[in-house]
Amino acid sequence: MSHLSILSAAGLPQAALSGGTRSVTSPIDGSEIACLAETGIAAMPDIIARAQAAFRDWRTVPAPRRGELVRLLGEELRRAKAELGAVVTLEVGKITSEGLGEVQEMIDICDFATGLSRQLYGLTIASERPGHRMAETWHPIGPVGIISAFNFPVAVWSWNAALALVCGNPIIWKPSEKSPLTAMAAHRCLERAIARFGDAPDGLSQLVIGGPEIGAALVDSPDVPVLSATGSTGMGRIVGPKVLARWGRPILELGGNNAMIVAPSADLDMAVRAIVFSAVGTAGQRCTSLRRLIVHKGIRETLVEKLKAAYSSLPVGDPRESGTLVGPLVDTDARAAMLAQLERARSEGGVVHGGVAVTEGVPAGGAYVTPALVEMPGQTDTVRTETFAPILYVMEYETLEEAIAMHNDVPQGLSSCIFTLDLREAETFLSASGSDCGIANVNIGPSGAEIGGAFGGEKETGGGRESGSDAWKGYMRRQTSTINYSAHLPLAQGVKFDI
Ligand code: UN1
Repeated sequence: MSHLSILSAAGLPQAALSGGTRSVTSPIDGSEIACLAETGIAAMPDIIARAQAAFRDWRTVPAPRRGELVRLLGEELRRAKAELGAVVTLEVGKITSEGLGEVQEMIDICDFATGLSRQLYGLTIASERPGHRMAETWHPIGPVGIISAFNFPVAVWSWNAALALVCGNPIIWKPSEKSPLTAMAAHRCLERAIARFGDAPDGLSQLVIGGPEIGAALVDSPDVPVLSATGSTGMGRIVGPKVLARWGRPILELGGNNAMIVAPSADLDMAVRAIVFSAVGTAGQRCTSLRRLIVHKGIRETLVEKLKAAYSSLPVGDPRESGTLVGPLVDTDARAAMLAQLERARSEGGVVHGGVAVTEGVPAGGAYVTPALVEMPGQTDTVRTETFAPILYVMEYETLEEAIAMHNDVPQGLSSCIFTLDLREAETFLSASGSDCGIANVNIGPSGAEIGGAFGGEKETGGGRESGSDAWKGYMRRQTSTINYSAHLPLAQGVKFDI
């Protein structure tokens, strides 16, 4: 299928994709696939005002009815799964199965949020005063700004969108400059759901296309009470304080430097499969990608040999072809950054296997590379830095205590895991003195989380939580109420104030 027919099958005809100034290219072959008109910065105040107007209406719609809209979105996504997945592949270079997996993740969160729309539970709290009752209620909060990254161009939006909508909030979405087409195709699914829903307010969901200045309008506006942003720690360092300074609520999902500890009792064949998927899948461009391997000294050599064998036969190439496991990096800058980082690792004593540009047998114009396995003498500055590419640093340890200390000694805190068949080791890793990350797994890799759990991490990862569990509370305002149904007015804490 040609690039144009993939886009048009997803509801993006050529006419909608040309005539503007923002060039969009495909990582598959570097070719231009669209030149989009951008949202003017001058339009942002009106867009935010429309969202505020929609909020006044949407917040009064009963939550289970709001859930019906998200259920319809799930239906639209089920229908469009193949077409939308193909746009993910075309625009960000994910292999077909991962493009489809991304859409499945959207469908899953829609199902979750639909059920949630009948479960926005508050508490009833015992009052210390006679004839009084206390309650906690969750209310809609207002427009939610969503700034999404290229690597999960639609799934992370859907985590935020599905929750925000059932929670009673309009949404304004600013996708990555690298993936506006996937965003447009996904937004069309939501528009179809809104049309079928019938009476949703205008401006309930708006998509804005452009660069950082468009995002800054959302970040700076007090009329956008919740701002969810996914991207680099550098971006979060700017966005977080700005949102807080205007008393808004940031939900940040930033860098990860995810590790696996491989203990002597580990099932090594299972570990190898988990390592390769999480280090090499999505060409190492997940926030949750495995970047550090902390292996027990006694099994290091065996494991590294198995990994070298697995890495040597990885099919790198066109992500649309069925046998491919490693597609292109998002652009040539990403490849240059990867190669530069490998040079740094070498200068720190690292021994690099793989990590070379691939130009034969792949579409010309794409940034293809063989994944790199790097044996390091220790956890150097380079290892402590997140590089958004398939680089896996291997280090060794002797005691679990030492492994956990090394594991936690990085600025980021997103995802983590241990491979062990020893219960004591597994539980220690999950304990208060174990992994310091938002996600900690046993005998599975750090990536590929299901939507049912809260997703996010600590330290430079930003502290935000999205997706499942009670992450919805981040999209609502909490109201505590005390109701006096007695004929007296006793004061709390035994205070007397008789007049
Ligand atoms: C991200 O990389 O920003 O756990 C999200 C995972 C996916 C989501 C990753 N479910 O790898």
